[in-house]
Amino acid sequence: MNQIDVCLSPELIHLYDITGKIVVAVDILRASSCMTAGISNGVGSIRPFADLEACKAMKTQGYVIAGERNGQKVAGFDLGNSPYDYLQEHLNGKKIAVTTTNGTLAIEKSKNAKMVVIGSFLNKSTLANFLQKKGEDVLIFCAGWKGKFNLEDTLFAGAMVEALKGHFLPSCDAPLAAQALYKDAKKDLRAYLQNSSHVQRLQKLGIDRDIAYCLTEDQLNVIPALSGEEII
Ligand code: 3SL
Repeated sequence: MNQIDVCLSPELIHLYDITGKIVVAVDILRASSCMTAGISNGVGSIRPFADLEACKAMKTQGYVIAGERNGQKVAGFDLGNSPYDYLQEHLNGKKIAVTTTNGTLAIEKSKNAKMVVIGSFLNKSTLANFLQKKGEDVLIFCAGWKGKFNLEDTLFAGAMVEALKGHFLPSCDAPLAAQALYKDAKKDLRAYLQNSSHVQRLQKLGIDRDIAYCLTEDQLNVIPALSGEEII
């Protein structure tokens, strides 16, 4: 049986051998949710950058540039990191270059994997079906917050472990812990996350509607995946 594992922070990724695995890059609030929404909305491609200046420079190559640091849109960028930014009709077919505090770093650290796909609650079941059909070992890679554990990415990791039970074997304690947390939280994810640090951070910035959207399960049926440098 194939194995499923969970890396709880980019600071721990050196402990995992990702070659030969499918990595699911996750930043529920909000980078991976934005990417899922964008690809579903018909955005042509999304190119992630950990480095802000490198991302900004893509403007000269015809990209729409999206930038977030500490929850806020970066001055001089076209888009911030709200899924609603990515749902705008005029982005259909456009190329977006994006940099965010944690999510784009996790994707950058995933590049040696056999395949990198983008996970969010929005495409949870579509992704679970896809992984089941692929029949490869899977690592759910949580972006966390500045190297620290975060609850929302871990809950999503647990949701995937739960959705794939019987088909994949958890390969250490992290998937078991994530699954247990998700079982506790799934009745009302929003309420469960009320005291979590990033929900509090985003609430202070007045972006409750993004939180609600990003926690909505099974709204979209796309599997955004890295192809070369671009997510398509
Ligand atoms: O850290 C990230 O990559 C972002 O998703 C954080 S935020 O939700 O845009 O604040």
